[in-house]
Amino acid sequence: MAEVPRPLVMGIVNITADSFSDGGRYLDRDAALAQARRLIEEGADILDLGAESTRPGAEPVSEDEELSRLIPVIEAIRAESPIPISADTMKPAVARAAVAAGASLWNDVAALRYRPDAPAAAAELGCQVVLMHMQGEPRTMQDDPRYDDVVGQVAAFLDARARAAMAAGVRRENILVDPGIGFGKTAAHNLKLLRHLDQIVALGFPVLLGVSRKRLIGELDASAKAPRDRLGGSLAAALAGARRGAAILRVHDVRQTVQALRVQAAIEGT
Ligand code: HH2
Repeated sequence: MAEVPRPLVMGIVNITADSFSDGGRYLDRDAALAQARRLIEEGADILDLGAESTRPGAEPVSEDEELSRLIPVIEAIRAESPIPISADTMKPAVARAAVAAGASLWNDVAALRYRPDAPAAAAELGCQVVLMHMQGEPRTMQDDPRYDDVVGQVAAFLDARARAAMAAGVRRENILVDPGIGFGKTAAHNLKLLRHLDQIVALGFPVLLGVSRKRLIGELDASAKAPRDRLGGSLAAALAGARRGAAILRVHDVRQTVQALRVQAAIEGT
């Protein structure tokens, strides 16, 4: 097997969980900070902080609410750790505030399409930006997703969005792409994208991959209804992504993913 560099592990810090929603903001901040510390300790290379759920059917969160959830947590992490921080947001104003607070990566599931000024904002910020593929929008994207050629269409979309970003002044080396597993896709679409991830890698940008605990795993294992029961599937997908050249894996279970990657690399001698 060809030598493949081990992907970086991006740990997910959600400032959206229902269990926190009726607590005060201070509680949110503390809980998110505790999760960030745990993931750093477990070996995360990057933290991805999101304050708006993009789950199928999720309701949008206002800009003010997103800012008030996200920025204090970024500031608190930055005050105690040099770990790279990614802000998972579609809104240019939130990305701007996140970068000012210490984030170095804008993870945009809307691939800079949410507002017309998003590509220019990314260029001006000079941070890395993840362009993710999504068919439709989170509220309705799982209603009836259709493609003629899912891999070809996702690759063409990502290529077009990367060109649009570069035309607006984003530097090529700051662009990452993501096929958007679960974003307007059936299980068959997701599996095709994972099987042919090399075609996304061939675009020439580092690929970020997020499969951790997603519904796809529950569809392949009907006993794994709860997301926390999907660790085995998450690890299988992470290893498959690593073998096909993913540069960053976005995961909930950092310790287990780092361990699985380490064992795979040791076996393959990389
Ligand atoms: N998936 C989710 C959110 N952000 N960003 C990228 N680049 N790629 C992904 O696959 C991706 C993403 C899923 O989000 P959600 O369902 O809100 O939950 P969680 O953040 O716990 O994964």
